Amino acid sequence: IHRPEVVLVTGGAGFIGSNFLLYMVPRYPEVQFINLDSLTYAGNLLNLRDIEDAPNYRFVRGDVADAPLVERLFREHGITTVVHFAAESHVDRSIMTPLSFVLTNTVGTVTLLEAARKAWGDHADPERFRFYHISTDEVFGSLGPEGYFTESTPYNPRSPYAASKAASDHFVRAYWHTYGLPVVISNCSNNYGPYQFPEKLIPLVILNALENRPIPIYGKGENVRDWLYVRDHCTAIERILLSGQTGQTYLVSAGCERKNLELVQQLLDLIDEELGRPVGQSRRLITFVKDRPGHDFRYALDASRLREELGWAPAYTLEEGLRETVRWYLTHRDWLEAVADASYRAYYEKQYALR
Ligand code: NAD
Ligand code: TDX
Repeated sequence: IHRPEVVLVTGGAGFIGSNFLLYMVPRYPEVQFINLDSLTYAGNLLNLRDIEDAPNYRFVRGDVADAPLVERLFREHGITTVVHFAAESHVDRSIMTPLSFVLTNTVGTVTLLEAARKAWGDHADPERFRFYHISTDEVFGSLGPEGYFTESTPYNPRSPYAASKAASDHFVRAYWHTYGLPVVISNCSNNYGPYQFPEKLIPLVILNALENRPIPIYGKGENVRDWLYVRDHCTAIERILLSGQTGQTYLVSAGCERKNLELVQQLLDLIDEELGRPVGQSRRLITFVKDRPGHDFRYALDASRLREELGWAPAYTLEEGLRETVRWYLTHRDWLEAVADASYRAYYEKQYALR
């Protein structure tokens, strides 16, 4: 059992981090939350409006790879707990600019680990201190049509993003084995839900459908992803943070596998329904484009350790989660317009012109 007192949340202005803070800050008023985020294109303080004035929340703008800043935060705030979300998170961007992924995901993680080790000392008491690293299923590589990743699947990252996250996981494990730092890691499947930046498949489909623009499907749309509603990810993180065993890895998944094409068709039909368009109409926007280089074929996770040891279960089916997500985007058009700005359009042109 871990009892958090002062929690450093990194990347709390991004998609999953902001959903996590919106869930946790009101739920644990006695716990202090400090959000360290450098506000890249993916970070947005608009996401945090509902908690920005909460007495147990504060925001610090800064880079996780800035060692003096991170060490000062540990010293000045008496941080007991780290929940580390901050990352460059988009695979296609990692193919264009890999080095920024190494700097944030790998060097940034080691910078935080070093600050935690200096502040807490070797063999810190796991009841008081905990370093929780948020990672991804992509570290395990690509599955064929059968089988599942488990906690003991060997690492086999295949994109620069996955390689930078795999390296960070290895460092977190090394700090556990070498210094006894009380760490825990979770590797999660594809998330979707409110506040996700429209470079990722689901919000990109919603944005393009609203604008009647082509919906790019890589290759034949046969690649398989395992989808999890972000609010279910947040309850899993809460469980692992408070009750997960130190030194352990937990896989997080709701077991919702879909081929990309099927997922996009289901999503477009839901959008039509919610907009009062004839259902099926938006499917004509689907456009097959050149495949992603090194595109992992399938991800699927076996989450039995999380379910059995910690009693977690998802609350949303894929259909429910997708509907909630569509409704959220339709009622937050101002958010979508704010993030789909000129730099997003420039990225989009660069990414999809080549295809
Ligand atoms: P995101 O891109 O939406 O948000 C990342 C946040 O980190 C942004 O607020 C950004 O400003 C911040 N950030 C980036 N570089 C930083 C730096 N150097 N210093 C401080 N802040 C920095 O990402 P997300 O989708 O919310 O992912 C969060 C974490 O979850 C990542 O570690 C990612 O690898 C992991 N993850 C994501 C998914 C998914 O489907 N989105 C699935 C599994 C794991
Ligand atoms: O325009 C698109 N067309 C398309 O066919 C985009 C953006 C994606 N795709 C495909 C590629 C993938 O097979 O859809 C699938 C999902 O793509 P992304 O949303 O880019 O996610 P993915 O590459 O699977 O990685 C995600 O899951 C694991 C997150 O971005 C990572 O941060 C997380 O670690």
